[in-house]
Amino acid sequence: MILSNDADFYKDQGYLLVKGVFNQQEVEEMRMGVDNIIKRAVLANKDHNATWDGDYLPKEKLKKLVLKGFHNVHYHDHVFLKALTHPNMKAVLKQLIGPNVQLHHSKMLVKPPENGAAFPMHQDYPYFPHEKHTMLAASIHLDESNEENGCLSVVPESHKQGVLPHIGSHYLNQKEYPLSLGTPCPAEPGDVLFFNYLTIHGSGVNRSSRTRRNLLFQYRDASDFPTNNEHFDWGMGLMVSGENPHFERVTPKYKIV
Ligand SMILES: O=C(O)CCC(=O)C(=O)O
Repeated sequence: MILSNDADFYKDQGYLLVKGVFNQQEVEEMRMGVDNIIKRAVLANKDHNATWDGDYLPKEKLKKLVLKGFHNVHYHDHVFLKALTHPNMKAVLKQLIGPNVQLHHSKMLVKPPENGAAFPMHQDYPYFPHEKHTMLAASIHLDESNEENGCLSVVPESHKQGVLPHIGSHYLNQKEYPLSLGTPCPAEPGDVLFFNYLTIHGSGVNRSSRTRRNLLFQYRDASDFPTNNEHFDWGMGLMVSGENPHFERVTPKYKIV
């Protein structure tokens, strides 16, 4: 699926856009899965706005923004279990992480037209710190995505800066790290943007008349352990590829509430 110099690019730049990981039919199935989760959430009275709180935008602007975000999508629909272990996905992950790949968690992020929420620049590290920094995000694009509808932007090579101080462990100081610092990563349905959890990234408001639907799966090397007891999700530790070399650490010691 990718060449060894693509893996070198990822290691050097901290991100990699891989075209056509999923075909059109697979994208269509995942779109349906995402739309159905939203419908079921509404029926269950569990619909909520997952827009990030904070002072990265004026209060008036922030309160108009909407994000449909739900975790553990592979517990909602088998289509996502298929996606997170898709042969093309595994082929890339093995090159970027190594032979033994584990899932950390899965989620969906839907930015509706006109007022789809922004993500201020941040690293994912503070949310689930690990020892060896192998953790990466795979952002799966289900709609054409560009700066108009709030595509992801990354800061190349920023993973080399290591862990940076975040405001309330949440996002970076936006005066120092505005979204304009990043390289926008426009993508088409079926493309996947991989980026390390130390890579600074964010995305703008969806100002267009089109929805931006993304899935986000986080993966790690099976020998990379959490340093903090936080952010546990169902399915964490699921072997996506290879074997777990740590017989004693298969059953997690944490409790998921
Ligand atoms: O999908 C996006 O626009 C950004 C998502 C993100 O940065 C995150 O969930 O950490």
